[in-house]
Amino acid sequence: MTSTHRTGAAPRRPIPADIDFPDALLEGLATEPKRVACKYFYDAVGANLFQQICELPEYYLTRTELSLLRRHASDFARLIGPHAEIVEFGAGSAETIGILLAALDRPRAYVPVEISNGSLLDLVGRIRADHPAVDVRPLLADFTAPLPQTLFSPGARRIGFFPGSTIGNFTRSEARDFLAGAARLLKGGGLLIGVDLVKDPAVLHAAYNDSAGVTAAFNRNLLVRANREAAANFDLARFAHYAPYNVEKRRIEMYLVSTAAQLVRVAGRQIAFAEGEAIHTESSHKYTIEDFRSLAVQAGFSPRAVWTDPDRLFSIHWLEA
Ligand code: AVJ
Repeated sequence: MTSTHRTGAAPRRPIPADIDFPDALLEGLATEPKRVACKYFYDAVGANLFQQICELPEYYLTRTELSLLRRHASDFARLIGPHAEIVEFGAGSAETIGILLAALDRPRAYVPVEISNGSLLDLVGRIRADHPAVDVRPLLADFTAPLPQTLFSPGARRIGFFPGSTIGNFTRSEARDFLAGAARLLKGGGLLIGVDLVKDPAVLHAAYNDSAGVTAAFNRNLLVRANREAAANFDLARFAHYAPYNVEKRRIEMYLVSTAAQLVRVAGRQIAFAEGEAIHTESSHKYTIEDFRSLAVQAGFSPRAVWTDPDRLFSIHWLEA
Protein backbone atom coordinates (compact mmCIF):
# COMPACT_ATOMS: atom_id res chain seq x y z
CA MET A 1 0.00 0.00 0.00
CA THR A 2 3.00 2.25 -0.32
CA SER A 3 5.22 2.97 -3.26
CA THR A 4 8.95 3.43 -3.34
CA HIS A 5 10.27 6.94 -3.17
CA ARG A 6 13.43 6.71 -5.24
CA THR A 7 13.38 9.47 -7.81
CA GLY A 8 13.12 8.12 -11.33
CA ALA A 9 12.14 4.63 -10.19
CA ALA A 10 8.68 3.42 -11.11
CA PRO A 11 6.38 3.11 -8.08
CA ARG A 12 6.48 -0.47 -6.87
CA ARG A 13 3.91 -2.27 -4.80
CA PRO A 14 5.59 -4.37 -2.11
CA ILE A 15 5.03 -8.09 -2.42
CA PRO A 16 3.82 -9.58 0.87
CA ALA A 17 6.20 -12.22 2.25
CA ASP A 18 3.31 -14.69 2.25
CA ILE A 19 3.06 -14.61 -1.55
CA ASP A 20 6.63 -14.58 -2.85
CA PHE A 21 8.01 -17.34 -0.59
CA PRO A 22 8.24 -20.18 -3.19
CA ASP A 23 10.09 -17.97 -5.70
CA ALA A 24 12.41 -16.52 -3.05
CA LEU A 25 13.12 -20.03 -1.74
CA LEU A 26 14.02 -21.39 -5.19
CA GLU A 27 16.23 -18.40 -5.88
CA GLY A 28 18.02 -18.71 -2.52
CA LEU A 29 18.59 -22.45 -2.98
CA ALA A 30 20.07 -21.84 -6.43
CA THR A 31 22.77 -19.51 -5.06
CA GLU A 32 26.13 -20.61 -3.71
CA PRO A 33 26.18 -20.76 -0.68
CA LYS A 34 22.47 -21.52 -0.27
CA ARG A 35 20.45 -19.02 1.73
CA VAL A 36 16.89 -17.99 2.62
CA ALA A 37 16.02 -14.53 3.99
CA CYS A 38 15.10 -14.56 7.68
CA LYS A 39 11.83 -12.69 7.09
CA TYR A 40 10.39 -16.01 5.88
CA PHE A 41 10.61 -17.45 9.41
CA TYR A 42 7.47 -15.59 10.37
CA ASP A 43 4.49 -17.54 9.09
CA ALA A 44 1.80 -18.15 11.74
CA VAL A 45 3.70 -21.11 13.24
CA GLY A 46 7.02 -19.24 13.10
CA ALA A 47 5.57 -16.14 14.77
CA ASN A 48 4.28 -18.39 17.54
CA LEU A 49 7.66 -20.12 17.92
CA PHE A 50 9.33 -16.70 18.12
CA GLN A 51 6.95 -15.81 20.97
CA GLN A 52 8.10 -18.97 22.75
CA ILE A 53 11.75 -17.99 22.14
CA CYS A 54 11.07 -14.65 23.85
CA GLU A 55 10.03 -16.51 26.99
CA LEU A 56 13.07 -18.84 27.12
CA PRO A 57 15.39 -18.40 30.11
CA GLU A 58 18.41 -18.21 27.73
CA TYR A 59 16.86 -15.58 25.41
CA TYR A 60 17.55 -12.43 27.44
CA LEU A 61 16.82 -9.92 24.60
CA THR A 62 13.04 -9.42 24.83
CA ARG A 63 12.79 -9.49 28.59
CA THR A 64 15.72 -7.08 29.04
CA GLU A 65 14.34 -4.66 26.46
CA LEU A 66 10.85 -4.75 28.00
CA SER A 67 12.26 -3.95 31.42
CA LEU A 68 14.31 -1.07 29.97
CA LEU A 69 11.22 0.28 28.19
CA ARG A 70 9.19 0.13 31.41
CA ARG A 71 11.92 1.60 33.57
CA HIS A 72 12.66 4.56 31.30
CA ALA A 73 9.24 5.23 29.76
CA SER A 74 9.00 8.70 31.29
CA ASP A 75 12.43 9.63 29.81
CA PHE A 76 11.18 8.59 26.35
CA ALA A 77 7.98 10.61 26.84
CA ARG A 78 10.00 13.72 27.73
CA LEU A 79 12.31 13.37 24.72
CA ILE A 80 9.52 12.53 22.27
CA GLY A 81 7.14 15.24 23.45
CA PRO A 82 3.35 15.63 22.95
CA HIS A 83 1.22 14.76 19.89
CA ALA A 84 3.88 12.61 18.23
CA GLU A 85 3.27 10.29 15.30
CA ILE A 86 5.05 6.96 15.76
CA VAL A 87 6.10 4.74 12.88
CA GLU A 88 7.16 1.24 13.92
CA PHE A 89 9.44 -0.65 11.53
CA GLY A 90 7.93 -4.17 11.47
CA ALA A 91 4.88 -5.15 13.51
CA GLY A 92 6.34 -5.94 16.90
CA SER A 93 4.34 -7.11 19.87
CA ALA A 94 1.37 -5.13 21.18
CA GLU A 95 2.99 -5.29 24.62
CA THR A 96 6.15 -3.49 23.47
CA ILE A 97 4.53 -0.60 21.58
CA GLY A 98 1.84 -0.49 24.29
CA ILE A 99 4.42 0.49 26.91
CA LEU A 100 5.53 3.43 24.77
CA LEU A 101 2.02 4.58 23.77
CA ALA A 102 0.84 4.45 27.39
CA ALA A 103 3.75 6.62 28.54
CA LEU A 104 3.55 9.28 25.80
CA ASP A 105 1.71 12.58 26.10
CA ARG A 106 -1.34 12.26 23.79
CA PRO A 107 0.37 10.45 20.88
CA ARG A 108 -1.49 11.36 17.68
CA ALA A 109 -0.85 8.41 15.41
CA TYR A 110 0.71 4.96 15.29
CA VAL A 111 1.85 3.61 11.92
CA PRO A 112 3.01 -0.04 12.01
CA VAL A 113 4.80 -1.01 8.77
CA GLU A 114 4.72 -4.76 8.26
CA ILE A 115 4.87 -7.18 5.33
CA SER A 116 2.86 -10.01 6.91
CA ASN A 117 -0.85 -9.30 6.76
CA GLY A 118 -1.76 -11.63 9.64
CA SER A 119 0.68 -10.09 12.13
CA LEU A 120 -0.37 -6.59 11.09
CA LEU A 121 -4.12 -7.22 11.54
CA ASP A 122 -3.52 -8.83 14.94
CA LEU A 123 -1.47 -5.93 16.20
CA VAL A 124 -3.83 -3.26 14.85
CA GLY A 125 -6.84 -4.88 16.55
CA ARG A 126 -5.10 -4.91 19.89
CA ILE A 127 -3.74 -1.36 19.71
CA ARG A 128 -7.09 0.10 18.59
CA ALA A 129 -8.76 -1.62 21.56
CA ASP A 130 -6.14 -0.53 24.10
CA HIS A 131 -5.47 3.01 22.80
CA PRO A 132 -8.72 4.34 21.29
CA ALA A 133 -7.43 7.94 21.15
CA VAL A 134 -4.51 7.00 18.88
CA ASP A 135 -5.06 7.08 15.11
CA VAL A 136 -3.76 3.66 13.99
CA ARG A 137 -2.70 3.68 10.31
CA PRO A 138 -1.32 0.27 9.30
CA LEU A 139 0.88 0.05 6.25
CA LEU A 140 1.29 -3.33 4.51
CA ALA A 141 4.83 -2.83 3.22
CA ASP A 142 8.43 -3.93 3.48
CA PHE A 143 9.93 -1.49 5.97
CA THR A 144 13.32 -1.75 4.22
CA ALA A 145 11.85 -0.02 1.14
CA PRO A 146 11.90 3.80 1.28
CA LEU A 147 8.68 4.96 2.94
CA PRO A 148 6.81 8.03 1.70
CA GLN A 149 7.02 11.27 3.70
CA THR A 150 3.20 11.34 3.42
CA LEU A 151 3.18 8.69 6.15
CA PHE A 152 3.00 11.59 8.61
CA SER A 153 0.53 14.46 8.95
CA PRO A 154 2.00 17.81 7.89
CA GLY A 155 3.78 19.45 10.82
CA ALA A 156 3.57 16.38 13.06
CA ARG A 157 6.52 15.33 15.20
CA ARG A 158 7.92 12.20 13.54
CA ILE A 159 9.22 9.42 15.70
CA GLY A 160 10.54 6.04 14.57
CA PHE A 161 10.38 3.00 16.84
CA PHE A 162 12.51 -0.04 16.00
CA PRO A 163 12.65 -2.40 18.99
CA GLY A 164 13.81 -5.99 19.41
CA SER A 165 17.28 -5.58 17.85
CA THR A 166 15.71 -6.42 14.49
CA ILE A 167 18.37 -4.10 13.07
CA GLY A 168 20.77 -6.94 13.92
CA ASN A 169 19.44 -8.91 10.95
CA PHE A 170 21.10 -6.37 8.64
CA THR A 171 24.81 -6.41 7.89
CA ARG A 172 26.62 -3.32 9.18
CA SER A 173 26.47 -1.62 5.79
CA GLU A 174 22.79 -2.53 5.30
CA ALA A 175 22.12 -1.15 8.80
CA ARG A 176 23.85 2.11 7.85
CA ASP A 177 21.75 2.39 4.68
CA PHE A 178 18.55 1.64 6.58
CA LEU A 179 19.41 4.22 9.26
CA ALA A 180 20.24 6.83 6.59
CA GLY A 181 16.77 6.34 5.08
CA ALA A 182 15.17 6.56 8.53
CA ALA A 183 17.09 9.78 9.28
CA ARG A 184 15.67 11.37 6.11
CA LEU A 185 12.14 10.16 6.87
CA LEU A 186 12.22 11.30 10.51
CA LYS A 187 13.87 14.70 9.99
CA GLY A 188 12.93 17.00 12.88
CA GLY A 189 12.07 14.04 15.11
CA GLY A 190 14.01 10.97 16.13
CA LEU A 191 14.40 7.21 16.34
CA LEU A 192 14.09 5.04 19.45
CA ILE A 193 15.88 1.78 18.67
CA GLY A 194 16.73 -1.41 20.59
CA VAL A 195 20.16 -2.91 19.88
CA ASP A 196 21.62 -6.13 21.27
CA LEU A 197 25.13 -5.76 22.67
CA VAL A 198 28.39 -7.64 22.22
CA LYS A 199 28.95 -9.85 25.28
CA ASP A 200 30.39 -13.16 26.51
CA PRO A 201 30.07 -15.50 23.50
CA ALA A 202 28.80 -18.24 25.81
CA VAL A 203 25.78 -16.09 26.72
CA LEU A 204 25.13 -15.33 23.04
CA HIS A 205 25.56 -18.97 22.07
CA ALA A 206 23.08 -20.14 24.71
CA ALA A 207 20.47 -17.60 23.55
CA TYR A 208 20.40 -19.17 20.07
CA ASN A 209 20.98 -22.77 21.15
CA ASP A 210 18.41 -23.13 23.93
CA SER A 211 18.17 -26.38 25.84
CA ALA A 212 14.45 -26.83 25.07
CA GLY A 213 15.19 -26.79 21.32
CA VAL A 214 12.73 -24.01 20.51
CA THR A 215 15.22 -22.06 18.38
CA ALA A 216 16.03 -25.26 16.48
CA ALA A 217 12.30 -25.76 15.82
CA PHE A 218 12.00 -22.09 14.76
CA ASN A 219 14.87 -22.57 12.29
CA ARG A 220 13.52 -25.90 10.96
CA ASN A 221 10.03 -24.42 10.60
CA LEU A 222 11.35 -22.80 7.43
CA LEU A 223 11.49 -26.32 5.94
CA VAL A 224 8.04 -27.19 7.31
CA ARG A 225 6.76 -24.05 5.62
CA ALA A 226 8.55 -24.99 2.38
CA ASN A 227 6.93 -28.43 2.44
CA ARG A 228 3.50 -26.86 2.84
CA GLU A 229 3.75 -23.74 0.69
CA ALA A 230 6.41 -24.53 -1.91
CA ALA A 231 5.64 -28.17 -2.78
CA ALA A 232 8.88 -29.30 -1.11
CA ASN A 233 9.74 -32.61 0.54
CA PHE A 234 12.44 -31.69 3.07
CA ASP A 235 13.13 -34.48 5.56
CA LEU A 236 13.39 -32.52 8.83
CA ALA A 237 15.43 -35.28 10.46
CA ARG A 238 18.20 -34.71 7.91
CA PHE A 239 18.75 -30.98 8.58
CA ALA A 240 20.53 -29.84 11.74
CA HIS A 241 20.11 -26.51 13.49
CA TYR A 242 23.55 -24.87 13.73
CA ALA A 243 23.96 -21.40 15.28
CA PRO A 244 27.58 -20.42 16.02
CA TYR A 245 28.79 -16.98 17.13
CA ASN A 246 31.17 -15.50 14.56
CA VAL A 247 33.58 -13.48 16.73
CA GLU A 248 35.16 -11.54 13.85
CA LYS A 249 31.84 -10.42 12.42
CA ARG A 250 30.27 -10.12 15.87
CA ARG A 251 27.17 -11.97 14.86
CA ILE A 252 25.21 -15.14 15.48
CA GLU A 253 24.81 -17.06 12.22
CA MET A 254 22.02 -19.57 11.82
CA TYR A 255 22.19 -22.45 9.40
CA LEU A 256 20.25 -25.58 8.49
CA VAL A 257 22.92 -28.18 7.75
CA SER A 258 22.23 -31.19 5.57
CA THR A 259 23.46 -34.24 7.49
CA ALA A 260 23.55 -36.41 4.35
CA ALA A 261 23.96 -36.12 0.60
CA GLN A 262 20.36 -35.80 -0.57
CA LEU A 263 18.03 -34.58 -3.28
CA VAL A 264 15.09 -32.43 -2.25
CA ARG A 265 12.14 -31.51 -4.45
CA VAL A 266 11.14 -27.83 -4.28
CA ALA A 267 8.40 -26.37 -6.51
CA GLY A 268 8.97 -28.91 -9.27
CA ARG A 269 12.80 -28.74 -9.17
CA GLN A 270 15.34 -31.12 -7.67
CA ILE A 271 17.81 -29.42 -5.32
CA ALA A 272 21.00 -31.30 -4.50
CA PHE A 273 22.58 -31.06 -1.04
CA ALA A 274 26.06 -32.39 -0.33
CA GLU A 275 26.66 -33.94 3.07
CA GLY A 276 27.44 -31.00 5.41
CA GLU A 277 26.12 -28.36 3.02
CA ALA A 278 24.22 -25.55 4.73
CA ILE A 279 21.39 -23.13 4.09
CA HIS A 280 22.18 -19.79 5.75
CA THR A 281 18.91 -18.65 7.36
CA GLU A 282 19.81 -15.68 9.59
CA SER A 283 22.51 -13.39 10.91
CA SER A 284 22.02 -11.49 14.15
CA HIS A 285 24.64 -8.77 14.55
CA LYS A 286 25.78 -7.49 17.94
CA TYR A 287 27.15 -4.02 18.65
CA THR A 288 29.05 -2.14 21.32
CA ILE A 289 27.33 1.08 22.38
CA GLU A 290 30.13 3.20 20.86
CA ASP A 291 30.11 1.17 17.67
CA PHE A 292 26.35 1.66 17.19
CA ARG A 293 26.48 5.38 17.97
CA SER A 294 29.18 5.92 15.36
CA LEU A 295 27.13 3.97 12.80
CA ALA A 296 24.20 6.28 13.60
CA VAL A 297 26.41 9.35 13.06
CA GLN A 298 27.51 7.97 9.68
CA ALA A 299 23.82 7.62 8.79
CA GLY A 300 23.13 11.28 9.61
CA PHE A 301 21.65 10.96 13.10
CA SER A 302 22.75 12.76 16.25
CA PRO A 303 22.92 10.07 18.94
CA ARG A 304 21.69 11.46 22.27
CA ALA A 305 20.66 9.32 25.24
CA VAL A 306 21.36 5.62 25.56
CA TRP A 307 20.00 3.25 28.20
CA THR A 308 21.34 -0.14 29.20
CA ASP A 309 20.72 -2.72 31.94
CA PRO A 310 23.20 -3.31 34.80
CA ASP A 311 24.60 -6.42 33.06
CA ARG A 312 25.02 -4.49 29.78
CA LEU A 313 23.10 -7.12 27.85
CA PHE A 314 20.94 -4.79 25.72
CA SER A 315 20.72 -1.12 24.77
CA ILE A 316 18.07 1.39 23.74
CA HIS A 317 19.27 4.43 21.80
CA TRP A 318 17.61 7.80 21.22
CA LEU A 319 18.85 9.19 17.92
CA GLU A 320 17.82 12.67 16.82
CA ALA A 321 17.12 13.12 13.14
C1 AVJ B 1 13.85 -10.89 16.08
C2 AVJ B 1 15.77 -10.73 14.72
C3 AVJ B 1 15.83 -9.91 16.94
O1 AVJ B 1 18.03 -12.11 15.99
O2 AVJ B 1 17.58 -12.47 18.08
C4 AVJ B 1 15.68 -15.26 17.68
C5 AVJ B 1 15.33 -13.49 15.82
N1 AVJ B 1 16.44 -15.74 15.74
N2 AVJ B 1 16.25 -16.45 17.74
C6 AVJ B 1 17.23 -12.31 16.92
C7 AVJ B 1 15.80 -14.79 16.41
C8 AVJ B 1 16.70 -16.76 16.58
C9 AVJ B 1 15.73 -12.30 16.63
N3 AVJ B 1 15.29 -10.98 16.06
